[in-house]
Amino acid sequence: MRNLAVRADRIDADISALAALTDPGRPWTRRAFTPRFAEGRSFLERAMTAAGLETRIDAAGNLIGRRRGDGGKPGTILVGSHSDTVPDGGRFDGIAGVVAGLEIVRALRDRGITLAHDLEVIDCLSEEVSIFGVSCVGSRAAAGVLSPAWLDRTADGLSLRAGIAAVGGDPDRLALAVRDDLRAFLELHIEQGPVLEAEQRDIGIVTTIAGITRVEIRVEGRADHAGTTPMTARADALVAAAALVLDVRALALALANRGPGHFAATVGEFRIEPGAANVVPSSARLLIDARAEHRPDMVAFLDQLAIRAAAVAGGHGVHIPTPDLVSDNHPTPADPALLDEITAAAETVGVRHRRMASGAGHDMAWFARVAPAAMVFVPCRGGRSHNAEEWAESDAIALGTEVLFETILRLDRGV
Ligand code: HGY
Ligand code: MN
Ligand code: MN
Repeated sequence: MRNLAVRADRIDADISALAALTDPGRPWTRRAFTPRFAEGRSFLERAMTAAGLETRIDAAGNLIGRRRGDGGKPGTILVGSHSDTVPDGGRFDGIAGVVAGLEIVRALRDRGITLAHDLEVIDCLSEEVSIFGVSCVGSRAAAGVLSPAWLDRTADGLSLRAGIAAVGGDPDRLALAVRDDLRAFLELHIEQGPVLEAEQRDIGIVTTIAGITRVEIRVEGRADHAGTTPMTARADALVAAAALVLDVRALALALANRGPGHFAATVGEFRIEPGAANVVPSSARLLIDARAEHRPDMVAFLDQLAIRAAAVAGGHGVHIPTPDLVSDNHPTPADPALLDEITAAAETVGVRHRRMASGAGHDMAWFARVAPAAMVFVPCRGGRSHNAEEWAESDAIALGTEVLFETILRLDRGV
């Protein structure tokens, strides 16, 4: 393996500095649209400026640092990820990718390299599902697909429109954030799964980001006295919903085991009414998060789910309206030419690599709509993420950063 141009110590310092900006007693929490998030943004702006970047906030609230090239090649190379976290999340999810972009800029400066392309580093606004119940706000806007209707979604007395304005965006002129100038979008991210660590690989070259589909199912039973209503005369919404939860797991297991593509489904939200010990539950609401690397698997899951819902309704004497497709995004393939460039870069750097799908959603999925886009994974301990135990070694992040650094040099020398 060659001497790296990037430095793990600087990566470590940035990640540690950002980790310190967390809600006290809730490591690690820096939710989008909060004062804590603004503190993180201030740190990143200072670090971008210190690295020689011209910073701006685009109309969608994305923080962007620009490094001008010598004008020899058209199109901007954009590298980055997100700095917001889930509640009680980790220090690396998203953050590693923004810091990797920063470190690439510092390494170019250290080596006195001026690119032919302009290069930008981005911290995308609100990649995680935010208080407004939506995710990837900044990257959807960059792709021109942020629904204007979302701007009126409110939470904690704030609208998404006001939230974007509060971070410096211009929500009534989102069109200004749409990117039609990109040569490529590149993202480094922790794997958030166990494969790279188990196989002792240094990086994963992501071929596809799984499609994410969210389905809401309501179960309408009948509230009754828990003590007097005979067991055979109930319309218990919770019992029916519980049967459906087990069906979701069984369907997902069958699809995941059928292979070869990645499939997962989770009932991440579950609520019953009225929620009293001595009342037979009258209603239940399930929100299912399903992920499929191959679209036919998701179609099969949705078809089978509808059949199971009807069967459960009949079997438990409850009413289950047609499941509501809250969101339904197809799988996003990475750009094949970029995959080859990353693979060649990984060989040049001398790291152990493999191609793999992503079960997690990422900003790259939205940039892929407006530019050639790809991403690399670095291993994280035990594959754990979205919790305080999330951990990735700075040396591992540095290897992935070096591969992106080399990829950018290859793109810049190429067409
Ligand atoms: O939900 C996801 O897949 C990502 O962590 N936002
Ligand atoms: Mn995440
Ligand atoms: Mn992420």
